[in-house]
Amino acid sequence: MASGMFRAATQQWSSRTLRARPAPRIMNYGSASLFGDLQCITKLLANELIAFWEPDQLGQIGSNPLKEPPTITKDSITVGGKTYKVDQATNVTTTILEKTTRQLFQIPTHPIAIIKDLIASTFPDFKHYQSFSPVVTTKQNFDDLCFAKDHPGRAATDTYYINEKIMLRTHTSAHQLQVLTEADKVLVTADVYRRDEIDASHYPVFHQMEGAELFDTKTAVDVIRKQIATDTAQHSKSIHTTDITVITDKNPKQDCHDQAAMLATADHLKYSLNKMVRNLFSHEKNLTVRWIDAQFPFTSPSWEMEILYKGKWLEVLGCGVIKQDILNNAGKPDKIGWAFGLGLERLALVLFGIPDIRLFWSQDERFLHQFEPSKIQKFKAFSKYPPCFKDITFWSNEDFHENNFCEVVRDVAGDIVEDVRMIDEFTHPKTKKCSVCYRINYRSMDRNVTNVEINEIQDRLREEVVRRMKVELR
Ligand code: FA5
Ligand code: MG
Repeated sequence: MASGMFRAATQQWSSRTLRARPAPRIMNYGSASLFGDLQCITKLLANELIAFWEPDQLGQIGSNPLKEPPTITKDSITVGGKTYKVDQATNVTTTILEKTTRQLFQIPTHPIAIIKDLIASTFPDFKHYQSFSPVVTTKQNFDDLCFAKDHPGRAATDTYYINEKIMLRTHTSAHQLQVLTEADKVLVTADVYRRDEIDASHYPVFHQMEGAELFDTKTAVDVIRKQIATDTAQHSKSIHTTDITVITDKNPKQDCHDQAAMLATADHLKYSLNKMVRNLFSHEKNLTVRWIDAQFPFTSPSWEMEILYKGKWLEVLGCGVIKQDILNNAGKPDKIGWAFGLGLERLALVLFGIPDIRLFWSQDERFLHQFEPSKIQKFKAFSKYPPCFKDITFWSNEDFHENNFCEVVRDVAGDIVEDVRMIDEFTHPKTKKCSVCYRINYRSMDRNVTNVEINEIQDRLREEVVRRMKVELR
């Protein structure tokens, strides 16, 4: 997803080139026209929540089921201390399930946790949930959020399924309905999982922070306008923010909303997020930020915030005015509110100057010992080891999907792969068979790789690609 989840499902596999895409824009839950106007018809059923622990339980050593190693057998998967039956939809792998035990955002000296805490300090009176199991129902992840039944985000190519009804959450919004039943100002931090492409800013596991705030519809305008007017520190000389978005039929107000209340809520959303960025980047000399229109099944109107990073726009968050059906289902029909979901790695890349998303998962002390709680400091690179490129060429087939290929690469080679890209494709004029060539860049973050070692991995990869994807090597 991210790039993968929506783009992949809406494009012909044969037209994809991983790096040669026209713009760095990341597709997301909001892919236009994909979700239509399906209304939320779901209600929160408390007994459908899976494995939620009270925060104080997490503090006790050995009491956190998420720390228990997951197991996969022929019939079942045990993760977070719970066992689930597998079925024809199961596509989650051991490599991915093992990541559920790492809980990077709970390690106070880890950059992900440092950023989480700094963001949370911008929202001091928000109730912060940090201990939800990554295993959720498809209802929580999709139906409760008004995703259409045929939304591409549900595709097996983009999402890790434990079985047909149970999956690894693809976003923190999966908990939105539940937390909004409990409080009006909420934050949720969690690890999220998406089958995706491989490059320096995408990883199949990353971290999101969700925030939402609700207001009484009747008093929203007064309360919000007063709050914004009394905040004197709304501009920063070093942060340049542009917003040329306008609310039109393409990114519309919800029919049920009063215009003034909706505009006030939207202003409060952007005001709150601009303030968050100002706090986070207070030491940055020159930061360029922009707001652009977006679409999500669960907000309208919707926007994304992007930061100019290394000459390209990097999407850091999606947000919008919460669909009223969700608030109605949360038992809050008299409220109006906003929500956002941001990628913690994306902000960490910029703030700490971390060059590669894989580093967040490094167990190397040269990485882990660089950082201190509550402190932003620039990452000191440790020596770069040379890459080792290997190509694999095969005749593809109709079922081929690039995310599935990347998954096999990940499974066989793990984090030693820095980058996978399609470098060639052609269709045979007579047979119409399609040939594709992928270049795999093997490079370890912390040691030299040998050609012999990589040849062995590449041989195994060739075997696995044939076995699992039924393609024909050339
Ligand atoms: C969402 O996940 C929505 N749930 C966000 C949202 C919440 C919108 C509430 C409205 C209201 P999206 O798929 O764009 O949207 O992801 C949100 C952020 O997660 C992105 O802006 C980006 O910062 C980060 N992100 C997405 N995919 C990846 C990835 N593969 N690796 C790292 N970060 C990612
Ligand atoms: Mg997005």
